[in-house]
Amino acid sequence: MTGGSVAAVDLGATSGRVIVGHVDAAAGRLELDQVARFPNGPVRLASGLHWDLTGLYRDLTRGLADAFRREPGVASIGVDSWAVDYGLLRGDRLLGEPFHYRDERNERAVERVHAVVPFDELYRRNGLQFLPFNSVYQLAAEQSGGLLGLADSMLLIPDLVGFQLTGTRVAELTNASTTGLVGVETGEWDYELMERLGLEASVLPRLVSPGASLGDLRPGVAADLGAPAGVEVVAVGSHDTASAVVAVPMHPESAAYISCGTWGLVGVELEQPVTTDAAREANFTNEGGVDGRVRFLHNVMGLWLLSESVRWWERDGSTIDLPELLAQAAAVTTEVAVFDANDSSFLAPGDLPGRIAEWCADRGVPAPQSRAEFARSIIESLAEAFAGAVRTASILSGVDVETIHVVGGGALNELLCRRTADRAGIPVLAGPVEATAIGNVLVQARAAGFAGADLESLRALVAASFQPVRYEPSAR
Ligand code: LFR
Repeated sequence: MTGGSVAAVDLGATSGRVIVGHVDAAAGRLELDQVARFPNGPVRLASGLHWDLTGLYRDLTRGLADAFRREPGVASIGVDSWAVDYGLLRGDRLLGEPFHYRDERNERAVERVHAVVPFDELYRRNGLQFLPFNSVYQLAAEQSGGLLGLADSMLLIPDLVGFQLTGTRVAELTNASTTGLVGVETGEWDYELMERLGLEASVLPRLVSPGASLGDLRPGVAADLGAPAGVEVVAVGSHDTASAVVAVPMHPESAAYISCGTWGLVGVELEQPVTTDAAREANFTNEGGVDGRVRFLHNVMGLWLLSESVRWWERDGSTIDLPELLAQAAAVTTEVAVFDANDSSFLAPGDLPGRIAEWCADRGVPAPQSRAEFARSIIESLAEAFAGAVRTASILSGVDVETIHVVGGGALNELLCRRTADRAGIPVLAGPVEATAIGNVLVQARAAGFAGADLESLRALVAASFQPVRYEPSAR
């Protein structure tokens, strides 16, 4: 077989998409065809901020049906999404809509978890940076008054979709590594940790690596989708960032990456984790990558700062033209505030411009005034945080960074890429924009035999298919 097609389901922060990827590694062909896009915003219910999983499943299966109509030869389906969120099941039944990680309930559980397992020990065990929404805290929040006691399984969101499609329950490793419950050295569930936290280990399904098959579509699902017999669901790097990193056309020994969308995930790819005190203090994470690589990175707040500000300004019914706002931001000549883009006060939805102004007021820094100044201040603050995280990643890992790859939607943001290159003093190569979908497609294509065996050959195919935009650093 020289080539074929697969379907990637990518559930992102504002929208979900179904994309058909056509891959023929021998011919150097890698093409994407977006067949469906549907909303995936959180829903605020009386109990808090939730996924609308049922609506999402309806939309994504409609999208998959479109995919099979357009390309009847689709060999498999892979699902990715953001990390840490999960659904609880009793038997086959979903116990309520999953919580969204931006819900504030987690804050209450952090202290409780750290009282039992202090953070430095937790870090030695799971290698994860502190993020108040890591699943371990979400599960602890679920212990009092939540549904955990009723559940007999817990499935991370892409695995939950995979279960609905096939009936198979697994925990894909790259995403499971973000729960806080997988040992950073062992790559296995940390049952001892769960016991100490009073969490029931039997809710956890078996771990599988990217490339593993979940089996064929359930017959009823295949009929609904108009899918031919034998279409499988394949575990991909189901953590969206893991898929994105697969598609960074980099040489890991001399490159850093920034997977820039809602979040800016800034780091390097390593063979071994780094769990030193210095890495813990810098809040660097060791997430599981495809093929056993380590995603040694730091979460920077990302374009959320801009998109949520725009959403706030638009709440009066007006519409803001983003490219125009960015052009105005690029034209700002006054010094704007550079705030700490990692400040946790920016995590929850709401009045971000107000919170940025408050951050500035608390520190006696003049706050931005116009919307253009806010946008410029956000871009400068992100660029500064990106440059700082690249420097720290390099120092902590020993990788001598000569190139910074920016992938994801942020690769389209010229001002951000340019200012990141300037502030880091290192060239930025921007693209591909669709890195997550590409990584999803490539891992499936490899499992089906359409693509090369190792990450290097997958990345060579990306490099041959997408031309990056280069930004040279210039003096400020
Ligand atoms: C990016 C991402 C990050 C993760 C955050 C929350 O979409 O997956 O990697 O830290 O979302 O899950």
